Parts: sequence; structure tokens; C-alpha cells
Amino acid sequence: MLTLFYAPGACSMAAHIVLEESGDKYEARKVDLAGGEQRTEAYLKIHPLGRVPALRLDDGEPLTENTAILPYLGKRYDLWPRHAATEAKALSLIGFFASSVHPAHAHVGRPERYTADPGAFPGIKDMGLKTFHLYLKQIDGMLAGREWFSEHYSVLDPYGFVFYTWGVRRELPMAELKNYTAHKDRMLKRAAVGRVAADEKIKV
Ligand SMILES: N[C@@H](CCC(=O)N[C@@H](CS)C(=O)NCC(=O)O)C(=O)O
Repeated sequence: MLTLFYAPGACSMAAHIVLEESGDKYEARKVDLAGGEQRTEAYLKIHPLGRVPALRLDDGEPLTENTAILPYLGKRYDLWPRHAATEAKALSLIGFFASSVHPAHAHVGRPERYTADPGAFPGIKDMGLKTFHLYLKQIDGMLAGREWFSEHYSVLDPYGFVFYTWGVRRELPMAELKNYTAHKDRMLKRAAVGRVAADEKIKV
């Protein structure tokens, strides 16, 4: 059985939604990020960087990083493109999400990662928020005229949904992003998304 280590509202929500939709039995283990559980000796054995998500596989080995976890779950539950070109596009989008969109947001929430000078925090947060907003607008453009990020619903959609909820949390004008907002509404119509959003107390 798979075990997901997650925190409410974090990027681990993407894998949480996929597992909830899979119909498979899995264990969801909440990690108390505010309380610093991610830095305990026990958790660092699961994720050496002290982050969520981490996925404990059937053989007991941990798998970390959304860029690995989501394709793995997608292939396991048939939520991953089957053809070489669409798969490459999916990897391209996951790479963009993980290496550009997510770190832009981290500048807002975790400025201490980027400078030791607290006086520089406001500038880092401000630029992070502007860059994050710019990426959200790009995502909105990617969804023009389409229902899902790939040809069919896939693991890309819960991952994209996470950043929408972060935009709401940062009080960005998300309603202006019509395609992205329609995507969020489609996501919320899925029963499993509703269950995870309730469990993680997500406001969108
Ligand atoms: N590159 C990692 C990033 C994971 C990450 O930064 N997770 C955040 C939550 S969204 C976290 O665990 N933060 C805990 C901390 O910074 O102490 C991935 O995509 O899996």
C-alpha cells in the first residue's frame, strides 16, 4: 500500500487528489510543517530535504519530488499521456510547475531561503509575488480553449489546481484568469477533489 506524507494546502495536494481519485487503498500521513515535524530525524529519513510530498512505495522505499511522484502515480492509475510527444509535453509542464511556478511562490512564503538579510525580505516577497502572478497568467493562456492541461484529465490537472489555490491565498485577482478559473471549477466538480479540499480546508 502507498503512503503519502502531506501537509494541508501544500503542493502535496496534487498527489493527494490523485490517490483519492484512484480508488486504491492508501494511507495519508499528515506532516505538521508549522510544528517543524519535517525537520525531525524520523521524517528526514523519509525526505532528506524535509519537505512534502513524500510517497512511501509498496516496497517501503520513499519517493520524493513532484516531478517523480506525479508521473509515477499517473502511470499507475492511467492518468498519464500514452504517446511520446504528449508525454514529453506533460514532463515539460511538470518541469515548469516545479522549477519556476513553485519557487516563485516560495519567494513569498520563504524569503529566508534566499537571503540572510531580513531587510531584503520585502523586496524578495514582492518580486516573488509578481513573478508568481505572471506565471499564473501564462497558465491561464495554456488552458485557452481546452478542458484539461493534456488531451485528457491527468495528474497535471491536480498539480495546476494547487497553484490556483495559492493564488487565492495570496489574494491575487484570480477571477480575471477566466480559463484557469473554469479549470478550477471543473476540478471542484470532481468528488475526490471536493473530499481532499474539505480534508485540507482549502478555500477557493
Ligand atoms: N521540489 C519539491 C518541493 C517540495 C516543497 O517545497 N514542499 C513544501 C510544501 S509546498 C514544503 O514541504 N515545505 C516545508 C518547509 O519548507 O519547511 C517538490 O516539488 O516535491
